[in-house]
Amino acid sequence: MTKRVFYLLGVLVVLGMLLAACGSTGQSNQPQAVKTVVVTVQAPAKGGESPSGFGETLKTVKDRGYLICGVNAQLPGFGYVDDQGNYKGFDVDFCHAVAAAIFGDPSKVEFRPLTAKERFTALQTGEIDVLIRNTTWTLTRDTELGANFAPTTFYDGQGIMVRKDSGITKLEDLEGAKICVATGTTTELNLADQMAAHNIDYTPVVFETADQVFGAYEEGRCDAVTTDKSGLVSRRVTLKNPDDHVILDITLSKEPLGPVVRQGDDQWFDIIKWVVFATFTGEEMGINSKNVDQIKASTNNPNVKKFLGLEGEMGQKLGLSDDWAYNIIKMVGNYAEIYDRNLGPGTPFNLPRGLNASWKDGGLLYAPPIR
Ligand SMILES: N[C@@H](CCC(=O)N[C@@H](CS)C(=O)NCC(=O)O)C(=O)O
Repeated sequence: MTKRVFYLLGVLVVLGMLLAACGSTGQSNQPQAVKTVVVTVQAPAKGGESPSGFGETLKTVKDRGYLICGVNAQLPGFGYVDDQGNYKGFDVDFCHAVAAAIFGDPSKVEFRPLTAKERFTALQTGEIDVLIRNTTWTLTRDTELGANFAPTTFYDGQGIMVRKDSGITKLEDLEGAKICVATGTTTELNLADQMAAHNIDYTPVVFETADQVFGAYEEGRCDAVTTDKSGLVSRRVTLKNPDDHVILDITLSKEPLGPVVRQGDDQWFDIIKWVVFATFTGEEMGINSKNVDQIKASTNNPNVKKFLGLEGEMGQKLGLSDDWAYNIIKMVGNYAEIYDRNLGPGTPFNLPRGLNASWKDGGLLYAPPIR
């Protein structure tokens, strides 16, 4: 346990340094005073100390009776609160998929809205079980921040939005511009790197939440706004006149977004990984929420049988029941259903699948075998 507390302290000190480094305006690269916070929270996952890598997150979640999922509350299509006060979106559906796999009930989730800046502390202190909030997989987060990244659920890249009448079409046109950006994000760091690489002077105007970032842009306090392209598409529909704004044909970075867990609990990490893979596998096999019962009743394909819990005891290997993947597909849907429901042609976003297509359709989504 002592080892774990030291580890946690170390992570929080590094976290403090990173947040201090990206929390300021202009001088993002200046080292700043770091406050050491002594945290008395008992880390729920002790897997790092056990040779089998079995932690306690699954047990904690089961004993509690519901999952606590860290999400975005300000990103229509991905993580937001609807008119009825319910969390909705692509990321939110992956929280439901985890609950379906564990409890056979997708509603057994409590959502914790988190800003970009708060999210890793919430994960590390055990306030949430999993973070599913448009979070980019980077080396620093995967190591110093004590995070483990499940497979990417959305391959994205950073973009820039401007007013159509601004005449801005390329990066160089942003010389001397004010650019609205959220703090605690890869966005802020990529912007600084790309502008430095192209020798372009600009002023970052930094805020904590998407509402503040896009509010300031809408009020004309910035010439441009930058975030993941998914975020731009999402927030563009919330502007007074979406058609007055254009997302430039520029991609500043790679932003692989996906679920994140704490380090130290391999079993929990495996569960989150395979929940994502189950949604990919459903699409690969052509199994969806509408046809899953009929396929389950009639199949003699051994791979489908293993996937749907009819043979091979795949769920038990994860510490779950064997109908874990059946429940995901039946109750939440396969990846294509989750994507289309939240981002597809029937939504205001109508986002083409692009890189987020199954490998069978030339995309990057590829699940290892469930066997
Ligand atoms: N994918 C990037 C950016 C994620 C991000 O938080 N983007 C902002 C865009 S403004 C956002 O979603 N903000 C919503 C909020 O903080 O409430 C990362 O992981 O750092």
